[in-house]
Amino acid sequence: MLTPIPWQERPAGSKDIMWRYTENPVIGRYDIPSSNSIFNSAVVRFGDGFAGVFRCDNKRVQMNIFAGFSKDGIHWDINHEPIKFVPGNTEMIDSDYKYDPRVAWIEDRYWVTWCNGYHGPTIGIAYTFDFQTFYQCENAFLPFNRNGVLFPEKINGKYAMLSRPSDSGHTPFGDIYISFSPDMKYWGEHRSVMKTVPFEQSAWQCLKIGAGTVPIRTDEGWLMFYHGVIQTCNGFRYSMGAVLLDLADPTKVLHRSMEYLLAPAAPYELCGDVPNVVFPCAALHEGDRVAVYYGAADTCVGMAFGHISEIIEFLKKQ
Ligand code: BMA
Repeated sequence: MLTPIPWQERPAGSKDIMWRYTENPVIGRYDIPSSNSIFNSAVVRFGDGFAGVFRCDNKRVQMNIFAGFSKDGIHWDINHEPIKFVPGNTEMIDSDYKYDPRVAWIEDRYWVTWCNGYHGPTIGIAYTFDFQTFYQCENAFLPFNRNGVLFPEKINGKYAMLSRPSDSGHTPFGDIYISFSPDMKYWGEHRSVMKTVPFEQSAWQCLKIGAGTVPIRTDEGWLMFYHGVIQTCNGFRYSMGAVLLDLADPTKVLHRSMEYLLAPAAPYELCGDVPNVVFPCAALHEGDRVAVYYGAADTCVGMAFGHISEIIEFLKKQ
C-alpha cells in the first residue's frame, strides 16, 4: 500500500480551484539549527514515504541544498548538513551556491536539478538512488540560467528540461525554453515554449515566468505549475499558474493560466525575507489529487491542493 499523499478537502463554501493547507507553513524557517529560512524545495515519493531536497539558507545567508525525509509528506526531518556531492558523469565542478532544487524520478533513479553558482547562476544536475549519495553531473547550460525542471520521462528518446535563461542578478525578464539531451550531459535543440503575457491581458505574469514543478502526465497533456512575476512599486510579486503542454511535442502550449491559481495572500506569503512570493517547486499527485509544495516569501514552505481534472477544465476555459 502506498502512503497517501497529503490532502485536505476544499474548504466549505470555497470556489477556489486550488486551496491552501490549513496548517501551513509545513516547514518553518528555523526547522534545522543552521537555517535562516527553508523555502523553494522539492519532494517526491520515496520508499513507503517521501523524500526531498530542501533549500536552506543559513544564518550567514549562504544558499545550499539539504536532503530530507518524511513518512506523511507533512512532517519532515531535514538533514542538518548540506548534500555533499561525489563525481557523477564528470569531475567535480566548483559551486559557489546552490538553490531552488527540483527532483524528478526518471526510469531508475532520482534526478536533482538546481540553480548552481558557477560564475553566476546556471543549472546543476545530480542523481541519487537513496538520497544518501548524490552524484553531481555536468551543468546543463552556460550561465546565466535558472529554474531547470526535468520531465519525468524521456520524450522521443531524449531527456527533456525546461529552463529560464536569465541574467546574473534579480533578472527583470525571462521566458521558458526546453532543451533535450541524449545522456544528461550534452544539452541542445533549445526551443521556446512560453513567454510572458502582456500586462493588459494577465499582469501577474507580465515581467518573467519560470518553470515550477516536474510536469505531470495526464490524458490531456503535461500539466506543469509555474511562477509568474509582476513588477510593482514595492518590488517583484510572484504568483502561481499552470500550463498544459502537448504530450508528444511539449514545445506546444495547449492551454495556459490567464488567471493565477495561487497568489500571495496568506500572512506567511505576504511577510518574510522577500514579501509577496509564492514559488512552486514540487507536486505530489495520486488519482485526481495534486498537492503542490511552494516556497512562501523566501522564508518557509506551504502546500496547496487541487483536483487535476478541475485544474485542466480551468485551463481550458482560459
Ligand atoms: C528568484 C529566485 C528565487 C526567489 C525569488 C523571489 O529570482 O532567487 O529563489 O524565491 O527570486 O525572491
